[in-house]
Amino acid sequence: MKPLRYLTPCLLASLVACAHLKEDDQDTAELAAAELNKVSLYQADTAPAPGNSALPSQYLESGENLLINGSFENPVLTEPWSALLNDAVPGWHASWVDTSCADPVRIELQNKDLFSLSPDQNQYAELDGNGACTADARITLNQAFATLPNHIYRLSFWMRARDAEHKMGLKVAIDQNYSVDFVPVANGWQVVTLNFEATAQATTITFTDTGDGDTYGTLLDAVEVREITVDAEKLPKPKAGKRGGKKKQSFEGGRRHKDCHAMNLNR
Ligand SMILES: [Ca+2]
Ligand SMILES: [Ca+2]
Repeated sequence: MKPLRYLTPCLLASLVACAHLKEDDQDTAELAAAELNKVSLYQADTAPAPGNSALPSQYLESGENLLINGSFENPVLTEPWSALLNDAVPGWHASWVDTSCADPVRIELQNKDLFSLSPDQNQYAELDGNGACTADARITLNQAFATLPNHIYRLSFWMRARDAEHKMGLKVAIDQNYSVDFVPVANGWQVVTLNFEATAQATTITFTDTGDGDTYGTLLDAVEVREITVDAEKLPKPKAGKRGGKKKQSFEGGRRHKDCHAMNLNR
């Protein structure tokens, strides 16, 4: 029995330490949730490109771009523009807005020399391009990517009108849950940022040209989706002596980030 005499205090000490650690984790989780709640959701912000994408707190950071070929740099064009078969454009899936058109859908890419429009890098897409059954060559363009439910993501993209003479429009949707309409302008690229909360293990963003169907379309470039996370290392440490004091603020029933696991504290 002798060893137990020494073991018991050790066990008790580690149990107490564990309980404190858990409370510290919980305090940190609450601080992190409060930081994430500073992010405004579903409010599209439009600014001249390249724009200012500052996050609303020094403790927040954005992750890697989750999209493939978001800047439409692939494939590298060997001519100023090309209406490419869908399979030739990695990452993106297109369909004609005119669903009666049975011809294979085409995604038109243009390079920066065609109209000297100074896109992001060298190429961009036009969403009312060419190769349809009629002059209505408008497309819906989407891409799906892995997400985690209740996590916060930021979508950003560049848009501009091909010209000022034709009626332009762009609808942007996040899954089936949310959409927002824009009227792109012709006198420069605008960058749009939009924060959203994922509801599933995958999310799809969709861009649809909603102007007239006349082969003069909305131009799209630099599409990115990045997760917004809390940098837990930077967060102020929970104050000693707080335990047993005021009741902890509960996020139960809150709109998001109800538990530690939903917050990516370790990223
Ligand atoms: Ca580009
Ligand atoms: Ca058009």
